[in-house]
Amino acid sequence: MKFFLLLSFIGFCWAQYDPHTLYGRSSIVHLFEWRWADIAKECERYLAPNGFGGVQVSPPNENLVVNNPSRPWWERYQPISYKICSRSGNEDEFKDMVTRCNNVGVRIYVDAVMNHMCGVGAEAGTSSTCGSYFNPGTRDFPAVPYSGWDFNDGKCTTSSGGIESYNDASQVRDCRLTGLLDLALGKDYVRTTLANYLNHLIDIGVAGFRLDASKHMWPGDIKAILDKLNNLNTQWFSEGSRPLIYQEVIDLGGEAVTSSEYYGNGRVTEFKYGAKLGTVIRKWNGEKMAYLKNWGEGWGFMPSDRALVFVDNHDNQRGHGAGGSSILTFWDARLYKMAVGFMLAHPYGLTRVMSSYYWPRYFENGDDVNNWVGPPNDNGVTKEVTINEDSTCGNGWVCEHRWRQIRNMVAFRNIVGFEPFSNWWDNGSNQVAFGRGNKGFIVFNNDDWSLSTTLQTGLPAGTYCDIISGDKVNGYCTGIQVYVSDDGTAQFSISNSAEDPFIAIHVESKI
Ligand code: AAO
Repeated sequence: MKFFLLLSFIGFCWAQYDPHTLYGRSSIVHLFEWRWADIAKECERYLAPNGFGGVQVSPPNENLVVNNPSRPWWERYQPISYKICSRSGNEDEFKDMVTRCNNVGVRIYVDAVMNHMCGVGAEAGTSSTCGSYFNPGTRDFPAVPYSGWDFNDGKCTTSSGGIESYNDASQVRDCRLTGLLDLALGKDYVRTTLANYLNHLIDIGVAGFRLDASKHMWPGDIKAILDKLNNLNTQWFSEGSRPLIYQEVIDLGGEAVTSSEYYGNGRVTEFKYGAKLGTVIRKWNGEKMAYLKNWGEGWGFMPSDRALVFVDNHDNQRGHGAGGSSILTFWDARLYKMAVGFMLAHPYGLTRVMSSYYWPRYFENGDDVNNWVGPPNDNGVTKEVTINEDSTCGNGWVCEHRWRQIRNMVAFRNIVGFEPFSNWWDNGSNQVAFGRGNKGFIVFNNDDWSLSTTLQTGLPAGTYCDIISGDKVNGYCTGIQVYVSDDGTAQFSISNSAEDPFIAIHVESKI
């Protein structure tokens, strides 16, 4: 029995569900569209010191250059070859980033686009980030190389060649997603080519992959590719470590393809999480925070140890993908901070924090007509992420991960570790609180009236600094102080008009 437990523990720690973050670091941040040079610096100057576990980076491989509209962010989801050559930087810069981040214990996860190449309608030529020639019409990608044999044209059964119904699993996997040339992942040549690309990245030192558009790949085809992958680089990872895998499958229910088909391969994105949490915190459809008492599997989500969770992602923060208008983003900062705070305090899932750039959001008939706009740039060259004196970012980068409330909640999650969800309290409406064993406690007031009550925190007696309104600096607190009595209770007051109507304390914020 003991031996079995040990084996399953080792199995989990070395397997494709483990993020391989340093001990005591638990969250991933998506530095969407950042340059490799900036990520390397961010690992050293900010992510490691503040306990971030790893970074999801934008697709590093060569992609189509789209000029109409001008250099949209989404061109990076149209591969031309697997050369490490994109707006974020070249292979040397990529290697430098991976090395420097790993050296300070911050992991890199690559967004891998394996389902397809560029759109069928793209013009033949060399309009690609490394200048490689390609011809979508003849299915020719000599820089890989791929030819007509390597696509699913013969397998797709719709007359348009595209996905026409999400109720037909075969179409979803064998036909084109919005016109993107669908690779024949059933072929060993294609599988080996993709595995070679991923192995190249593994050997450089990445810790895992987000598998883009996994819903559009057969789980068995994904498995065949994963089976060809190397173990992680032993310069930074223990012998026999497997890359973290998290598959992008949008499953809000009601379609032919479900998340559960993918659990065997690795983790899966839980899109219900952000869609539901946004609805609750916006108080739409009669939802209340009190209903969050059984958040997680109790809400019909996938098993916690399979889930990759997030409040928003690069698609649904701008109306792409799924989740709709309930999704909270930095544009709704006050509610957003509460949602991210709730996510990071709650034990469910592997958490990913979003880090964005501003774009000129502009709605026409309910649609954001500028949701294609790429990262801050000068004539297409991505701008550096500059850092202001107050530690926020400049040059058009939002850097939600640097907001005090979010940065401190990432630390909260690290500090409470595997402590159980405990001491839940609610007022039957939108005032709720919960703890994590005897290590941390958080209280929210999302009602239209004040909160003033005494709650059991589970924490040792003492004076604590609220990490939402301030920081503990040199033993002093720059924010609200909370006094926990010998019996573990404390009095909390939160005005409904507070800048951030929530309070969080943990054992390391004790003064
Ligand atoms: C671009 C242009 C296209 C052009 C194409 C080819 O925008 O007009 O045809 O090039 O030339 C990104 C952009 C795309 C872009 C693409 C390539 O978002 O606009 O196309 O790069 O440049 C589906 C997939 C999911 C995908 C999502 C966007 O299942 O995998 O669409 N996400 C990933 C990436 C994403 C990227 C790609 C994949 C492609 O994160 O950035 O695309 O590499 C339903 C389905 C979902 C489906 C959505 C949207 O969702 O369930 O699976 O996602 O529809 O089509 C309710 C429902 C919900 C439903 C939703 C929307 O919420 O509950 O289930 O409504 O109907």
